[in-house]
Amino acid sequence: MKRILYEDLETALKAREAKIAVLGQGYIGLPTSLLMARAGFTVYGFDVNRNLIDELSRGETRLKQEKGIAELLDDLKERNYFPTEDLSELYESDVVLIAVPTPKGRDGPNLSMVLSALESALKVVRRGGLIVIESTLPPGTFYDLIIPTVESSGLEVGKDIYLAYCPERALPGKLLQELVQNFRIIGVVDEKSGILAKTLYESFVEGGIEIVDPLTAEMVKLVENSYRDVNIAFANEVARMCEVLGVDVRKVRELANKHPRVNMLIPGIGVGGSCLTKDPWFLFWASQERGYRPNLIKRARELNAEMPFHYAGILDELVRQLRGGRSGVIAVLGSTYKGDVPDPRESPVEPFVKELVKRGHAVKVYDPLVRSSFGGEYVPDISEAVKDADSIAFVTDHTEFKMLDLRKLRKAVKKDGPVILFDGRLLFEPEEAEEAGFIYISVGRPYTILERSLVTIED
Ligand code: SAJ
Repeated sequence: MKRILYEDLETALKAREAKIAVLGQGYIGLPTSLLMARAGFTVYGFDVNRNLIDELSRGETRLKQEKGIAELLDDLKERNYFPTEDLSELYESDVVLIAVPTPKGRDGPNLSMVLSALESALKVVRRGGLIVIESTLPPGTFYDLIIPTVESSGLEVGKDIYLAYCPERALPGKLLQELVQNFRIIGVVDEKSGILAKTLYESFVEGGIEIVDPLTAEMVKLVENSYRDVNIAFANEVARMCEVLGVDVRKVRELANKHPRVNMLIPGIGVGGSCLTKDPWFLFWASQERGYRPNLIKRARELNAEMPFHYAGILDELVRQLRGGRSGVIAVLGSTYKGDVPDPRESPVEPFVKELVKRGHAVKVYDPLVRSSFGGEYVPDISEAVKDADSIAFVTDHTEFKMLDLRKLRKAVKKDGPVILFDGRLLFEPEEAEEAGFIYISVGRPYTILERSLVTIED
């Protein structure tokens, strides 16, 4: 393959005339491809998933809930954004960007997709070109695995090939906006790779860019998500304490947050999504291997993962209490891992539903954005879901749910007898739900209410 000189690549990046290949057209690869195409580059979006490429070629995107993506795709497709599953179309790329997933294996990170993408990148990138990795890398991976893999192909980093780690840190639901506005970090081992990667990102990033060593970049990405996970775990721990101590966590949180240096997050049924559920483990494993065991991060992850089981247990107990020991019908509202984002990956609703089903309940699941039901029965609308319910569990904070009129919802339940409203995301005020005729149970609130106020319904 023809070599490109460093100066020529820098000029091409500045003039936005480089040919860029992006491996992986998912949550990060697609929006990043479109932003670079909008900046003027010729971008080939590669993915091994033929269906995804077919959809993109027709101008359809699975990320239509992400503001601006459908419009950009419509505008740029076949102009200077080309979705493809044919690696040969990527030959002679000046830049190859890797945006494939890094999943969690049983006892460690699974880097197989990153490494296979790196092999592909090495086949198609020009000698003298730039390879950028956006996929999450556990600390130490760039030095221990990425550089050796690249150099084993006969290319010297900083001379024959330029290499950078630029972890994505954009929030699902606000992807395009955050990819442009967030501060970016670039990890490199040589100055020229840093200059080239910075020139590339400057074409669409407005939030500032800092160049650091790759290990720092690897740490930053994982520390951010572990910080969030630990903070949510703290809120969840407070909620669990409130439940046994007999206090309402909402009031505790509201008043504690009036302190100028306290910012307690919102406790809930659990923490999901593809990042917070694995990044803390990547950090934990990497550190433990090298001699320090970060127990706080581990315990936070475990506590967050326990939450759906804890609430499934409570709901099981209360429904049975209501029904003289028998199981019941539970309407689960929401299945995505967070509100208004059509993403069910690692959703805490999955273990919640599975546990309820395991405990013998009939579970009906409704979500306005996805059809995942995790072993419960999927129903296409709320009234169908709640019709025969003994309990309605709100487990995702979709705007559609927050807007519900609880009186109407109560009327939509056609079954006789009391109905429990379980609020797993603190969406409603207890009084509002009780006035509408529900027995209100929520995260972070003592749940002995049934013993006090209920007459058990006999057969
Ligand atoms: N959650 C709570 N209580 C809260 C906030 C969130 O229980 O107060 C739950 C949510 O319901 C959800 C989970 O936590 O299940 C995670 O949601 P999130 O909005 O906190 O974060 P993600 O996973 O969508 O995106 C995170 C972001 N990281 C940080 O905010 C530090 C994002 O910036 C990263 O780019 C992303 O991970 C990633 O790709 O790493």
